[in-house]
Parts: sequence; structure tokens; C-alpha cells
Amino acid sequence: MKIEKVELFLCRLPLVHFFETSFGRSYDRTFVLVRVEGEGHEGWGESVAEANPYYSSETTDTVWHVIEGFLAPLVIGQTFEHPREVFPALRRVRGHNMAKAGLEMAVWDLYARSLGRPLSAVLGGTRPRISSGVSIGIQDSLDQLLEKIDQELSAGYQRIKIKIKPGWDVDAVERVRTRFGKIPLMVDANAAYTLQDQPHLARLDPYDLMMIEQPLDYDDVMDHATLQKGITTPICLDESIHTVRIARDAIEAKACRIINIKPGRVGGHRASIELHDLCAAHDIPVWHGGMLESGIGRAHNIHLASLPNFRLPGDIAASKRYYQPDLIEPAIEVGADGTIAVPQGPGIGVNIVRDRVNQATLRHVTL
Ligand code: OSB
Ligand code: MG
Repeated sequence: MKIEKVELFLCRLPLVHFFETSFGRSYDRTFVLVRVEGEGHEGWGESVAEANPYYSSETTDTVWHVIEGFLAPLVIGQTFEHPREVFPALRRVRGHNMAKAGLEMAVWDLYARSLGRPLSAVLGGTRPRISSGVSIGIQDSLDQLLEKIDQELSAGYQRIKIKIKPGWDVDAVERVRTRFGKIPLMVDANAAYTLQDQPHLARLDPYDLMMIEQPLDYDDVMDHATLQKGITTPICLDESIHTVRIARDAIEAKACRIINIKPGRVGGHRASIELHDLCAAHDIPVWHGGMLESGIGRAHNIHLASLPNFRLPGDIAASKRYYQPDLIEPAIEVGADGTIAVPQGPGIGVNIVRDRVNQATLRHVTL
């Protein structure tokens, strides 16, 4: 399959509801879409970098710069037998996994479309529906948080994740448990604590949380291993897992019992499959994270989450929780049982509404 053309779209969409984590509140989402063309087919990817370097050091501007200047020239005019060859072809460029993933995932879509097969089948997915959970940001009050959780449970979601930070943690969990009992519940700290907070984090242990996600720094492994020895709540790593190699080290060091896979963080579908397989071999359950993607990135996530070791509900929820309207038709919907159907059409299996993409576009380039 020859890659003939790469297009980038810098887009911005307003969020249906603001989203607050330990590093701040956002009311909209800026992201880069990647469209590739080859041999009469197209493919779409979405880079999960945000406008600011708070979750990750990459931003929409670095993604643009790196794809335009360094990654696109490594694929345009090249022929790939299979999309698994793309990530290794980008190896000269160190890091910039979110930029690589946007491009690499577009080529997987292109390839699956050219075969007329759903992306999940090409990735090795085995389930027709995936389990869906929600990630609920920090709210203005605990009452508002309880209200939101109530709505999401009524909508059928299979697990609730709440964002925590110092000052919004043990009390929030206490209120949620008192009100909702034994629901599947977890927390995500987005690196808001240090090892010195261990006694405080141990106060979460009695609440029987499924896990605490990324309590310590974004580039740390060993402090997490120390922390895990001192608390009973399982640690799940998100930000720290930049590569399959770091995951291997983290598992070896017992720094986590669960791993969150986001293809954008590790460089795309190929690296995600390797990470998935590594975790399966060590009996580490994985789940699919989310980055407030539009329907394009979300559709990719659904296909990947159909692989067998995605044993826990992920942060992949209905389009209407994020964007109204979404960039795709039909919108992603969640059934009353809290599952999402894996689209069965070719590639990512959703239609991209070009008028909506154009409306959301701030900048465009054809390479
Ligand atoms: O840490 O998982 C995270 C969103 C943006 C950046 C980081 C994270 C998140 C989420 C949202 O938790 C998950 C979603 O897309 O619903
Ligand atoms: Mg997280």
C-alpha cells in the first residue's frame, strides 16, 4: 500500500460539559486530525495531544511541527505491506508518540478500508461489544459530583472513575460510597501526589476501589513501586507508560497491578498491541483510556478495546457526553447494559461528516 498524501487539520470543538483534572479545567478541546490517501482509499487518525503541555509534553503545535517536518516525509511515497511497518519506519524521530500515533492510526484505517474489513478484525479484536465506563472530572461541589454519578449510572455505564487531587479525594470517595454503595469505582490522580502522601493515600484503602490511577509523577516508576508496597488499593499506571519497555520495567518492579492503554501515549496501534500482549503474558489486566477524543479517535479506541486482555471497562463513552454534534455519523452510543458495539463497516466503520470537520478546522495543510 503506497501512501500518496497526508493532510492535517487543526480542530477545536466545545465540550458539552467542562472537564477538570488535577491540572486544570477545560471548556473545549483542540486536536489534530490526520487524513492519509493511497491507492484510491483514505484513512483517518486523531492525535490526542492537547493545546497545552499539561497531561503530556506534546501539544497540538508540536504534533503539527513533527508530522509536517519529520514524520510525513518518512511515509509519503513509501509502500507498506502492512500498517505494523509504520511505527518502526518512524524510529529516527525520538519520542513524539502522539504525533506518530495520529499518523500511524490513519494508515491502519486506510489499510482496513482497502481490505473492506473492520479495523478490529485487522488488529486482532475478538469481541463484538466493549464495556464502557465514565471518567468524571472535578466538579464545583461534592453534591454536583454525586448528581453526575447518578446520571451516569442511570445511563448504564459499568464503572465510575472520579478525578482526585489533594483536597478532593478521601471525602469525595467517602460520599460516593455512602450514597451509591458497592458500585465499581476507581480514582485518577493525574500525578497530583508524591511519595510523602503515602499515609494519606492509604486512607483510600478501606473503600475497596478497583484501582488508583497514576498517583505519582508522570515519569516515575520506582516511587510507584514503593507506594504499591504500602497501600492495598491496586495502582494503575497511565502517564508513566510511554513505551512498551517502560511497561516491562514497571511490571518487573511491581509498580502497578493494572495498566491503562492509550494508543496516543505509546505511538499507535502497533505499540498498543505489543503492550496489550506483554500485559496478558504477565496477567496484568488492561483497560482502554480516553483523551476526550472526537468520534474519529473514539472509533479507533473502540476497535482496539475489542482485543481480549481489555478485561476492565474503559474510558470510552457515548459521543453525546463530549460533543454535540460529534464529527461522525452515526454517533457512538452506549446500550442500557453499558456496552458499545464495535462498528462493523470497513476501517473505523463510521462516516466522517466533512462539513463538521471543516467547520471545526482552524488550520489545514496538504503534504
Ligand atoms: O488521565 O485519563 C486521563 C482526559 C484527558 C487527559 C487525561 C485523562 C482524561 C480522562 C478522560 O480521564 C477520559 C475520557 O475521554 O472520557
Ligand atoms: Mg488517567
